[in-house]
Amino acid sequence: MAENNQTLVLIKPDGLKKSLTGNILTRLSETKLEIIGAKMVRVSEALAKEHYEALHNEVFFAELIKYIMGEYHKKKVMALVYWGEDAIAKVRDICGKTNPEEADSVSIRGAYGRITTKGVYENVIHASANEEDAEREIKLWFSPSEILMDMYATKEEEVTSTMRVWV
Ligand code: 3AN
Repeated sequence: MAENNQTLVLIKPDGLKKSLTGNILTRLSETKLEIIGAKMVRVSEALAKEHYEALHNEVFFAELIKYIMGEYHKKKVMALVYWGEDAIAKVRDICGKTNPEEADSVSIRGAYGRITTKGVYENVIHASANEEDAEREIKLWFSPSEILMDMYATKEEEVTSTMRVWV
C-alpha cells in the first residue's frame, strides 16, 4: 500500500542561474504533493560536505562541493520539503536519472541537465533517494520550526546565541 513520506528537494545553483525555478516547481506540482518547507540557502562548505558525505571518496567530490556551493553559477540553492503519498518515488521519477545524458528526455534532469568538461553532472535538482536519506537530509537542511509538520522526534532545548534581528 502507498505510504505518505517526505523528501528533500534542492534546486541547485545551475537551476537557479538558468531561471528554471518556475519550470521545476510546475513539474513537481504534477505530483500533487504538498510543500511543507521552503527556503533559499547560501551553502557553506560544511553543509555541502555533510550533504554529500557518502560520496567523499569519489574523484568528482571536490568539484561536486564547488558546484553545490555555487562556485560556477549563483551562490544559492532553493531547499524544499515535499510531503505526501509516495513522495520520494514520485519526485525521483520526475527528476530522472543522476546522469543527465541517461535521464529520460522529458524528466527535469533529461531536459535541463548537462555534463561539464570537468565531468561533473550539473543535473539541476536533488531529491532524496530513500526514507533514511530523506530523514538525514531534511534534518541537515531544516530545523523543526521551519517545517509545517511534525515528522521526526524533537526536543526543547535552551539555546543562548546571538541572532540578527530587524532594527
Ligand atoms: P542522485 O543525486 O541522483 O541521488 P548521487 O547522490 O549518486 O545521485 O550523486 C550526487 C551528485 O553527485 C549528483 N547529483 C551529481 O551532481 C554528482 N555525481 C554523481 N555521480 C557522478 C559521476 N559519476 N560523475 C560526476 N558527477 C556525479
